[in-house]
Amino acid sequence: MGGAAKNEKLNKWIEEIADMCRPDGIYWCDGTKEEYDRMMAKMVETGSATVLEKRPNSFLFRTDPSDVARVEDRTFISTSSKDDAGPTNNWLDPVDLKNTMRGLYQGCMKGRTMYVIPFSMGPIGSPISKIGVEVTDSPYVVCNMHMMTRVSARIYEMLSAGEEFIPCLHSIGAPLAAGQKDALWPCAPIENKYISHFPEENLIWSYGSGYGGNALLGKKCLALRIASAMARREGWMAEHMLILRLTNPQGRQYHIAAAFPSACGKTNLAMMRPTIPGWKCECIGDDIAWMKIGPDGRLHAINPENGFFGVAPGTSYGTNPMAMDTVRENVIFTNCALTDDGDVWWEGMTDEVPGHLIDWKGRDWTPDSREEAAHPNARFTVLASQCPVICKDWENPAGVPIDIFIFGGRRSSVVPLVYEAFNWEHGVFLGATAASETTSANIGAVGNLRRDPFAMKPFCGYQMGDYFRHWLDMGDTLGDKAPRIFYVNWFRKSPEGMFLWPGFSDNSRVLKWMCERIEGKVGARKTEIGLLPNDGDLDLSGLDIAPENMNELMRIDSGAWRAELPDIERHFAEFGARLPAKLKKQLQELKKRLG
Ligand code: SAT
Ligand code: MN
Repeated sequence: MGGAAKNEKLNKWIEEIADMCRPDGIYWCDGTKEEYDRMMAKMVETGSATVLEKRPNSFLFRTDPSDVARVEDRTFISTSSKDDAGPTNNWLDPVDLKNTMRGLYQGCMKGRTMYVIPFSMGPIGSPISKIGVEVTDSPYVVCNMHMMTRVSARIYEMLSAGEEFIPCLHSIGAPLAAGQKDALWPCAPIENKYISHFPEENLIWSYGSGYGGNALLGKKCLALRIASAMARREGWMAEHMLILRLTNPQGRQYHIAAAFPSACGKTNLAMMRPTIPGWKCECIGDDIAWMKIGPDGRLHAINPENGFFGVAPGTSYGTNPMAMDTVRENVIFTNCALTDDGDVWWEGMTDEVPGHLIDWKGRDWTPDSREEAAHPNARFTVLASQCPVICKDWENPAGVPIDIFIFGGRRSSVVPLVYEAFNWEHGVFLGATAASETTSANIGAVGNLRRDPFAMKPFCGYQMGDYFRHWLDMGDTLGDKAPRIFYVNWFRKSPEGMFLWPGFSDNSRVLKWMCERIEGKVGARKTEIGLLPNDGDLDLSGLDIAPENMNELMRIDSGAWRAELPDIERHFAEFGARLPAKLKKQLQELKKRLG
């Protein structure tokens, strides 16, 4: 594609960026397979991509060891007032931040091509979809965006016709001097990385990282941080949720949206194969849900993404066979290990561990090596359409009506396998106080318990207290059409440190209970923390689980819950006057119930 006129705002923006970043050339992407193949071939030639002989049309990338995950410490919500970003976000003044970043962007694309990527989040042309244009100097980003979003020259036509777009500027921050040899994974040092959002002007500026959510700006930056701020202004919801359709043996469909933090099993649940006979599960999305109230007064969800950027380690034919079948061909793997016969491998992929590998750092690896062969946040990028259980309605522009919301996280203790909220307000309290042990999806310590409200702590583009209020307001509007709210914890452990619940396919048993709650087919017992299944109501047929494990999974330790209260109080205090009174009241009531 030449540098043909697109639309005035776009042309002007591209011109300004080129003046600042000084690329050697500008390339306008069209999203075709030829474009993808050409760019991939070039990356193979330079050595940054490895062809996987054993997997058709699939490639392996190894990143710089410093650039392996999202960088929450370097992620900014830059609003004119600090209060509007709130205590869960890093804030810098927009004028100062732009000055700093302009300094970094100055000449940052020297020796490189600047790619212009026109993309749609959501089906092209759907009224719920949003258009973005990402400018990047990373061909790896272009190829990933081809899968994760809808990249197409049709978007130029829509822009020419006057459609709005969200500008997303990205640079890896590694200019090349004349004759300088390029790194295999060029990026900037951590202190120069900035993942910046300006929600008041729907603008994204990212600098210094080529990895995942730091660089594929349609995903967390646009579809969550910027979109959540837009959603609040416009009365809809942008959430960190998988979407699935569950069909019972009678053919009744239920649509479930579930919010878990990164690397807590959203992809596995979204593609689950139920162990209970007659139930069917289909995937609509594995990470993000955009939801609007439809003409029927119900909440309808679409998946704005076009692909999966899934965690590889732990994925196997045992844990997620559908993901394994999805990634048989046409995949970009990042930071997986390479087998001697030209395939990828990661921890947990097979029972048998290969005798020799090249690890994610490019070194020889044997089972005696002390480090993992694949990075724990190694990923696959693949088209959603390749998933064998993708729902036929996954691209329906009207979305699917949501029946059930689930919140949860990784908790090795305290939190039972499942419970239901008493009502919407209590459900919002459960979302607002959700906590999870941290994972390697973010650079930082792993395994620390942190409050991660609605799994949105790293992704909410505005004050979290206002976000809680938005949830309460949505409940008021939805009234009796609001989805029912549940909380789950697949990760509770025995005192000996063993997982008590088998998880994966058997999670269908828990989902079945939720559906039967909706139908009024099963009761629940009222406890201090919410509504728990009565004995015998969870379908455990065919499951070999010790009764004492079941008891432990469902046990409510009032003392341990009372011990949580000071942390919830501290968490709520952070939001000051912006914490809705209804949530304070919920906390008082929980305290009273715990005695
Ligand atoms: O790197 S991503 O933000 O895309 C993945 C995740 O953390 O959920
Ligand atoms: Mn995610």
